Amino acid sequence: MSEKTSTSETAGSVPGVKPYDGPAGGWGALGAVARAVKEQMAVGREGAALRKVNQPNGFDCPGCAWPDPDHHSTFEFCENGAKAVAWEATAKRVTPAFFAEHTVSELWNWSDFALEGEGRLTDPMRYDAASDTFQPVPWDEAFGQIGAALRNLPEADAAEFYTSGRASNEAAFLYQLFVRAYGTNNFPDCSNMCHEATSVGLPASIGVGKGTVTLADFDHCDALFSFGHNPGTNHPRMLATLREVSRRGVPIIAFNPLRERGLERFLSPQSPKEMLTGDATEIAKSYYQVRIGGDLAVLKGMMKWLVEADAVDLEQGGNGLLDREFIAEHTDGVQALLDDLRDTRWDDIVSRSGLSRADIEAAAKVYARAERVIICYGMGMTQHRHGTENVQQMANLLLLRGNIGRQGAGIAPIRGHSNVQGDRTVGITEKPDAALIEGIRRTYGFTPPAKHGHDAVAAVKAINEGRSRALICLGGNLAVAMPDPDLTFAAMRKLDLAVHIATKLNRSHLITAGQSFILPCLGRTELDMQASGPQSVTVEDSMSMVHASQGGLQPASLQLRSEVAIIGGIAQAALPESTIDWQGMVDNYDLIRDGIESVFPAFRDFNERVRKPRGFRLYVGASERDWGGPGARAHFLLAPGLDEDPGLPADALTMATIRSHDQYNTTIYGLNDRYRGIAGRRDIVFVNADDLSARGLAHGDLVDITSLAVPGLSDPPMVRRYTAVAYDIPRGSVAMYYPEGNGLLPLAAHDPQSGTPAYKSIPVALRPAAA
Ligand SMILES: Nc1nc2c(c(=O)[nH]1)N[C@H]1C(S)=C(S)[C@@H](COP(=O)(O)OP(=O)(O)OC[C@H]3O[C@@H](n4cnc5c(=O)[nH]c(N)nc54)[C@H](O)[C@@H]3O)O[C@H]1N2
Ligand SMILES: Nc1nc2c(c(=O)[nH]1)N[C@H]1C(S)=C(S)[C@@H](COP(=O)(O)OP(=O)(O)OC[C@H]3O[C@@H](n4cnc5c(=O)[nH]c(N)nc54)[C@H](O)[C@@H]3O)O[C@H]1N2
Ligand SMILES: [Mo]
Repeated sequence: MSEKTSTSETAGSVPGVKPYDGPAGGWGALGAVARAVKEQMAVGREGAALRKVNQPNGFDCPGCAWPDPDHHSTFEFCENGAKAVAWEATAKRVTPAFFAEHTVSELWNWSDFALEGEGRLTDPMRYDAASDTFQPVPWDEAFGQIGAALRNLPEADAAEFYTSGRASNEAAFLYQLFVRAYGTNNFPDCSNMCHEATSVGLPASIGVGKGTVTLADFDHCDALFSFGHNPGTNHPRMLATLREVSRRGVPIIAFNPLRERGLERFLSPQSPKEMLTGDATEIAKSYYQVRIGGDLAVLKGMMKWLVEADAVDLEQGGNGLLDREFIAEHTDGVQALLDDLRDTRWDDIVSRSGLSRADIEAAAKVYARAERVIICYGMGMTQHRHGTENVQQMANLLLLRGNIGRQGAGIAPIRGHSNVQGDRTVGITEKPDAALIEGIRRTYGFTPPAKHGHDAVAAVKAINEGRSRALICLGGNLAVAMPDPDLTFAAMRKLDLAVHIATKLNRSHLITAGQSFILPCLGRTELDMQASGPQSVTVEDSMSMVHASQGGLQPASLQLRSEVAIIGGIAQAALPESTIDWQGMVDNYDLIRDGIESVFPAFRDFNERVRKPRGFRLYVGASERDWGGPGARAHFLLAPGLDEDPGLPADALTMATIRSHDQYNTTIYGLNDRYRGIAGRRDIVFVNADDLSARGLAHGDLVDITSLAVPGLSDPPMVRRYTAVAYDIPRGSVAMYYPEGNGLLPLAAHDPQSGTPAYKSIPVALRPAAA
């Protein structure tokens, strides 16, 4: 394990920086919820909302995609889920009067925190350039103008249709149907910035781009490996699962450059005894602080040990450590992997990973001793130039011992947005396969385009080059989420049409185009009343469970429409000749679900099955050792080398951009990052103390951070006057918050296979701040 940096002697000397010694959860989490609810100032409303989170007949928590346990009957407490709900159910409003008072140029200078903090959007708005303000526009007029603008484009491929992962299956399906009927596959998607390395990497490897485990498997695993995710902040309901796994005596092994508190110790607010005694549960048995980008080396090292130990075991008359029967029956490509491992030198593994050979071997031994192993992972693995390779090497490690497709074992990508996986399942993809095209033709009587469209990076490029002229966003904050804000913002200002379907005001909305609209929609927590009565929507969690979500709160404004109704309105205006019954589907979402079932046979009896509490699980072939149809096999896949950024200057550091405890992606709830000991600020960079002193810097110094991602630039991107915090992070690795760090990452720096931006491996230089 890497050496610990002592911050204690410097503690307190830098404003807002003070090590946090407590566990994750506990009273701090309860207090944070109370504050979040109070700040949004509608206690009655949110209190009612909170009791309905993730309950049968309630709404799906917009916080994350972690599944719900089957057996809960009480309110499942989650600090950050509660914040997400309070944030949506807030009593604050952004009304036409607000827009009349503030010009767009003025709002541009507000912080992201301040913009969203104003509350819920109440009315459809259109930008008026003369007054530089957004002004109210009747819904039908907005639809008419958007429809006309779309019809006036030179070609359908000149429009981009972005989806953020909160959209329900129903909204996403209707959206892709409309976009395909309109004539393009330009579907940039938040998943392109997130788990695309999973969606691209796993199908090649195990035949399906989804996780193979269910929540029940966590009751049966006998080792759990965690790579590059931060459950205490980003999927806190997982802490309850990790706690149970740990209390069964099962080793949890974490690989993360930062010592994330949720992976260390958890005090469950659900346990009165723990809360009273303060006896937290230890989570990770071993915590390895891998260098940023060093996971490929770790995984190859673990496999190398396994293969070598297997040979020794066989020599001594044992049965070996590899699952030879499984490998022979179910896989191919193992020999090439063994050759690669033989040729990979331990010296390189150690220097790239930043871990000792003994540490890697110890982890490999835990792996080899366990009968059933689950690997969980998040953005620390996917947001690299090697994202796809990272994912595939985790699959290799599991396949070597047959750890996929049986109880208690498998791969568990921890998804981000609460329905990001479902959106992809129901057709949000820039590369439709033959089955999707045929399903739409069969159901709706038109043949959708087959030509591949744009993912997020390609969409921004096309907008920048003037090839794409219109951008419709179903939620999200695309401009701020993407790398290279200078390029992205400037590109979007060139658009002819920008439309945002949203709950809260954000910076992307302020990047105005020839015509710009903000269309306010209902959130998950709210009652969705249509012609046939109250509607429910459906979502799919990280473990392929599909279930219904129904909000009960009165909408934040009478003007709000559902995402489905807004998409239906745009579709009817843009495609007046269409014979598809858009209005019928808006009136009754059951008809949308019938459409989903008809296009995707995995949803058989959809309306019936989703009405059962807890819903149902979609078929995941690899969970049943079906690798993509009869005769198909799982593949061991190669990742050449260990280096992500060869040829960098010797003093380069690798930066990961990470989420604080008080944010939801681009939504900043507050300025604290409790578990990392940061209060009231985000203008910091976490650095190893030795890396600081090597540069003549000290804890608390102001630094300028220069991007080295594009070598040889005379005027490279930089961020200025950040405060360096000496932190327990491996040498050579640094971290700062997202989205503040996005300016350091060029659009071109992404995984070539999946297009995922390398948000977690930005080469940078750190210098004392210029005066
Ligand atoms: N409260 C809250 N919940 C959220 C979100 C949120 O912003 N706030 N966002 C949602 C979304 S869209 C997503 S995608 C998920 C994100 O959930 P996570 O995947 O947990 O996201 P990150 O905060 O980006 O952190 C990833 C972790 O990777 C580690 N890391 C960085 N680089 C490396 C590396 O090279 N190797 C390894 N092994 N680890 C590394 C970081 O230290 C950090 O602990 O959470 C979802 N849930
Ligand atoms: N540097 C860096 N950049 C990153 C990342 C990183 O780790 N580092 N992570 C990436 C990842 S994993 C992701 S997923 C993207 C996130 O990218 P996005 O999904 O585009 O961003 P969000 O911040 O989640 O979007 C927030 C906005 O969504 C809208 N919204 C909220 N709820 C709803 C709803 O119910 N309906 C509708 N229509 N709108 C709603 C609100 O207006 C809010 O302002 O960012 C990526 N960018
Ligand atoms: Mo994400």
